[in-house]
This record gives sequence, structure tokens and C-alpha cells, in this order.
Amino acid sequence: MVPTLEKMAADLMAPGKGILAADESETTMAKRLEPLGIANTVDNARRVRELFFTAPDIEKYLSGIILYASSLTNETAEGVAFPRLLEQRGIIPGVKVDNGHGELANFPGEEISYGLETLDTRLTEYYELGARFTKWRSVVHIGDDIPTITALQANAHVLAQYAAMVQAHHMVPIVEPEVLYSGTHTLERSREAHEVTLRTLFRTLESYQIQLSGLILKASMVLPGKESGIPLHAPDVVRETVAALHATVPPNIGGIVFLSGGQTPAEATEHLNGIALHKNPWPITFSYSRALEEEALLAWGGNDEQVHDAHKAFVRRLRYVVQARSGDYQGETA
Ligand code: 5MM
Repeated sequence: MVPTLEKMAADLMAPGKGILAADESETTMAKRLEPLGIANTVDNARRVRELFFTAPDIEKYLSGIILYASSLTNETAEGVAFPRLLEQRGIIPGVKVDNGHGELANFPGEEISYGLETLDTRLTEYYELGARFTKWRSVVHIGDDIPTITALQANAHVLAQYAAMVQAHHMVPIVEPEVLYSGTHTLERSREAHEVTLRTLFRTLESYQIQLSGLILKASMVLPGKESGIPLHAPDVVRETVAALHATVPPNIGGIVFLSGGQTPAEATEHLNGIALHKNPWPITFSYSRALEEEALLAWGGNDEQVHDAHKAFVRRLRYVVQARSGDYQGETA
């Protein structure tokens, strides 16, 4: 029997687990590898993903992994396709389906995401390759007079059309309206930007008749701008993030997964733990990329002799974030 979208979303939000975002585009992969002295070749990007997907015991911590479309056809050194490997381990393969983003004409400093025109055909192809859920990211910049309502509405319409198409293909859409950490704004300004972004998005999703119980929100946390000079204070981040989400996100969505957005692994873990300690109407968990991968990539350095250390660093962080998603994180103990 084909599971319902609601059940598929619940499987991704399974207690004690979360999602790894391993969906870096070529440009983002270069930013991760080059500082470590690793060449950003197609094979090194494949090796990075093999490193994460073959780590011991990850199925205890991960319900799903988001792949980059071209990595759906990548294989391990032993010749096992990545989606097959994940399925065998009981991890649901997903795929990022936006084609990036770029300038929104007439709205300096704001961007719109791309990819709807070819999405229907690509979804058929990705499903055949093993993907069972999808993710689309749009970005929201905070500046003097931005975000504007027009840019938020334009992006919300794109996210809603994406979600409708994905549900028609019987896959769970993750909608990711990332309010960026970069900037000089205050914590209060970040909360305002989150609230207007999410309110606009959910009004639009409802008007497109999206089945909310079969949809997951990938949310950023409310943070003072990275270049603001304002230090991060965990109780403030947690309080403002919870307030913004409670004020704007309907209680009947499938769940909320958080992105790390440039926080350190420890910050992203501590903040998630604080959010989990609140009484929330939706299940919450992580869908980090950088905060899960950073320590392991540093330990690996592109050297096959360091795979064991890299796996150890990755699984250690997974253990912490899994504790945090239930409010059980006690700090960096081991
Ligand atoms: C891994 O980065 C994802 C893809 O971004 P690009 O298209 O720029 O390569 C991104 O969507 C990611 O899934 C989220 O931003 C969460 O990642 P972080 O590192 O913020 O946890």
C-alpha cells in the first residue's frame, strides 16, 4: 500500500532522528573543500558524500538525507548507487530541486529562486532514481528596506507552486525560506523578518491548497546579523525563534526542521536543544549541512587514512544533535 503524504512526513520527522542536508551545489561544495586544500573536482564531491553515507550507525540518527540532483546517479567505490545505499540502510533519500536563485529585477538586494519550468519532468526522473522527498530553498536578505512584501510574495508563490507539484508526484515537499544570518541587523529585526516571511508563505501555501500535514518547513533560527557585532546569547535566540514560529506556523504541518545557516556546530546544537525544551505544536528536528559536516571534513582533509577519524567526528555530532532535538543535550561531553 502506498503510504500517505502525512505518514511519509511523519517518517522523516521520526522521534530521535533528523535529516542531513548533503545537497551542496558545485559552487557551495567549492566553498567547503577549497579552504581545506581539497580540489573541488566531481570525484572529490562524490568522495565527500561517500564519506558521510558510509559512516557507521548513521541510520540510528538519520531519517533522511537530501542529495544534490547529480549525486542521485553517483556510486560508492564498490559500485552501489547512493539512493540504493541509503535505502539499504533505512535512510530515506531526498533531493534538492530548486535550480538556485538570482537577482529579482527592480528589487536591489533581493533574490528569486529558479527551476519551476522544468520541475515536473525532473520530479519524474528523480523519483525513478529513488528520491522520496524534495527540498526547495529560497533566500531572504535583511537590509535597510528589505525584505519587501513583493519579494516575499514572489518567493512564496514559487514555493507554493513547487509544493503543489511535488505533492502531485506523491513526494513530501520541504519548503525552505532561509532568512539569512549575514548582515548587520539586530535580533528584533531578524524576528520581524522571520514573522513576515513565514506569514506570507503560509497564507500562500493555504491559497494553493497545499496539504499541510504532508509538508515540512525548513526554518532558519532568529539570530542577530553575523556582522552586527552583537554576540549570540542562546536564551535570546531560542526565545525569539520560538516566538516567531509560534506566531506564524500553522499547528497542522508535518514538522519543522532547522538549518544551521552559518552557526558553529555547538551553537546550532545548543539552540536546537533550547527550542526543543519548549512545548511546540509540531515535531521539530535538524536538517543541518555545515553544522553536521564541518568537523568531519576537517578531520578528513581529503585523506583516505583519516576516514575513521572523520566518521568518529560525524557520528559524535549526530549524537549531540539527536540529543538536542529532544532537549536532552548536556554539552560537549565526549
Ligand atoms: C548544503 O547547502 C544547501 C544547498 O545550498 P546551495 O544551493 O547554495 O549549494 C542548502 O540548501 C542547505 O540545505 C541549507 O541551507 C542548510 O544548510 P546549513 O549549512 O545552513 O545547515
